[in-house]
Amino acid sequence: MVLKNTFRLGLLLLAGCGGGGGSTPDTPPVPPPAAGAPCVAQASPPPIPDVTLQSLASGLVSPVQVTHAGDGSGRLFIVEQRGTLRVYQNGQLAGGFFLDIRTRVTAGGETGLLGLAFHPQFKTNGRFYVNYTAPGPLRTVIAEFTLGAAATLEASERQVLVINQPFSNHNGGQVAFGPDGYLYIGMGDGGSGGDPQGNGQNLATLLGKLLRIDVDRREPGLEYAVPADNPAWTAAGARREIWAYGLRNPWRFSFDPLNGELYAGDVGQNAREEIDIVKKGLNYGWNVVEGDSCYPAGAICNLALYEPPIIVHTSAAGWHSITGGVVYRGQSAPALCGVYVYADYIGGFVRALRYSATGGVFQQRDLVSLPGISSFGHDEGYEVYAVGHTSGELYKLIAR
Ligand SMILES: [Ca+2]
Ligand SMILES: [Ca+2]
Repeated sequence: MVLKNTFRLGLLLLAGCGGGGGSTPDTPPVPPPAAGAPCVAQASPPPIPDVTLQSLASGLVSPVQVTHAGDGSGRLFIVEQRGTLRVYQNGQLAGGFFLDIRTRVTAGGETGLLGLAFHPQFKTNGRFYVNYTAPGPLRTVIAEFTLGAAATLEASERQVLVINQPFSNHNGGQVAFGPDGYLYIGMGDGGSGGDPQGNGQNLATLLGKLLRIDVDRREPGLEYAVPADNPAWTAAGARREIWAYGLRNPWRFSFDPLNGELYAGDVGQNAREEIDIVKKGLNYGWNVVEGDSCYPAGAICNLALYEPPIIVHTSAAGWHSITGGVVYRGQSAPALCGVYVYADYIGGFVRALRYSATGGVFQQRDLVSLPGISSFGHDEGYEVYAVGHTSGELYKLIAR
């Protein structure tokens, strides 16, 4: 299916200095400050309730992410794929841009400004990180910006990690700080269809991986350090930045604010969409496995060698491009506490599940239908929001 190969994000759209330095890579970063108390679900939680997605704002241009800065400001930050950051505060979308790097970004299809993560100490150090696609040669740039470090915010850019992209699709896009204070980066398999370069299973490339780096320190020749307790890969030429591998296009992943569990939505090839719990050093299967089956269809493989998804949705059931979500940990809807909410960009399913490490997925249901959701995110109180890539709207998840 050409659609799955050339384009997962939609029929869309558009289009060094500061930070780091200092001590040894062995010193862990300062943990993030507590940003409000995540709710704790009951031992036997109630059924997942009905919800609505309430529109808070419209007129966004191909938004791909909503998140918060953890700075107590109450602001939501919205990533627009063309290369701009917008702010929603006090019930309205602010005019102007928080950041505008349109001249550095190539945007359209699955390329663009794709992700944003605020440093856990953003309030004091003013640093945040983005993932964008740059042209000539096509590449993913993980860049740091620092408030007050240059004449303009845009001029404060420090490129932390640059990864060449062999094809325009499957660029991942998510960046997020874990509870350990390290930056996690989702990288797709490079693109085309079926992972023709075999990147997913090749530990010598950063493509098709979940990466973990320390942006507060630098090693010689790098703009970051690799944490000493990253997996100890033994394969020849293996990259130390790799936290987990065998991913096709982990467009969106997130950490459960309560327990740090890492949920990733990995977009499938033609048949299966999946949610994974990503753990250190594990192999999630691509391109030997798609979802819970050997790939390509009819191939023989040993599924026991690969970490299975916690849930699979098939194209036969209408799923074609999964949007990994977030776990609700807010205070306003106790019945939603601990529920992971995610979607399918094309099929329009907005779906919920409860997962536990011991019991797996023990509740699940469809919530509402809304095609074109590109991302879910939290505010500082762990209420849940979403953005509509095609609708240009910001939504809030409300329990009914
Ligand atoms: Ca690519
Ligand atoms: Ca997999």
